[in-house]
Amino acid sequence: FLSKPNELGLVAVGFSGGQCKPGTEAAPMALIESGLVDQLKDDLKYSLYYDGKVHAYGELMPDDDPDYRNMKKPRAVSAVTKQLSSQVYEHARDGRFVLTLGGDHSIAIGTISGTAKAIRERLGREMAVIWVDAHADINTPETSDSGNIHGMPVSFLTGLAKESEDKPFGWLKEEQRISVSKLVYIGLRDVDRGEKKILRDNGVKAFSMHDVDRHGIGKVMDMALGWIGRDTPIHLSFDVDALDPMWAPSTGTPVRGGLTLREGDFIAECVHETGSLVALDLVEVNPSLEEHGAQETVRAGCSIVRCALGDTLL
Ligand code: Z70
Ligand code: MN
Ligand code: MN
Ligand code: MN
Repeated sequence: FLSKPNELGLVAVGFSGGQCKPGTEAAPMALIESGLVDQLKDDLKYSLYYDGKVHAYGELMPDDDPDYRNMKKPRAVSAVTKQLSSQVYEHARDGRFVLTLGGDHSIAIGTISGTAKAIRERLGREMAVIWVDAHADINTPETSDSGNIHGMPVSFLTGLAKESEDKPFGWLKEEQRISVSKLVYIGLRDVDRGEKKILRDNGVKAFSMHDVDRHGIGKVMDMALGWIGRDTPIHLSFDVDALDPMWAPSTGTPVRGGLTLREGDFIAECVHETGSLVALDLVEVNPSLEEHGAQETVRAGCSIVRCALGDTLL
């Protein structure tokens, strides 16, 4: 009932402006060329809705994009995510599962706002988000040390950071936001001091690597899905840096002590098994970093996508 089970909308987003390292714009093509789309069509039997393009949104890029509220490239990120939001919305409104291949994690401002609005309209329901990441990406422009917007998407999506209508992210409206109570993190291990305060003050549900070590990933998934509750539509936003750099070295901010490849796949399998997954983002693959490990990183990303879309070991 949540989405047409075999219809898959794919959006390929070649964007790296939410952080400082070029290269993530090449990830969607690398993922597709390694066979991902064919596997989704031929092995998992999805009918694919894909415009065949990697969107770079060049026509939306402002000539001049000075810092604003401490944010780097605010107008570029705003323009791209606003456009992406309506692309994702259209797929989700038509009942398709939406797969977005990034791109850096700032693009989640577009993807999650798009599905949140469509799910509200179509099902009258508020959607949950499972954010799998080494980082919390919940800085406000004021708490961020880096000014990189890929460290801020969750604060805009939850309304912890807001802007007036005429400002870069003023296009984000209430029906496009999610509630902090329906947000769950898994894999955290590199959280800024200001972010820790935000997580504490707002009672955000978060399973760090400490929790994965203590309980095991099986129990963590039971607790995460238990928190969300049955039959709640879920958007899974998966930052490949949640995986240990051993499995995913080619990413902008690798952090040691991460998830194994199997733990990452297991998260995706468990979320698929709920039958409530409506959208997936795979972000922060950067094939131009640690180039010897790029193919390994791409393979890990493909594996997570296949597991979330219903591939099983047996
Ligand atoms: C830091 C910031 C971040 C990914 C780094 C890092 C955020 N908290 N996210 N790499 N994927 O800049 O706000
Ligand atoms: Mn991230
Ligand atoms: Mn990250
Ligand atoms: Mn299945």
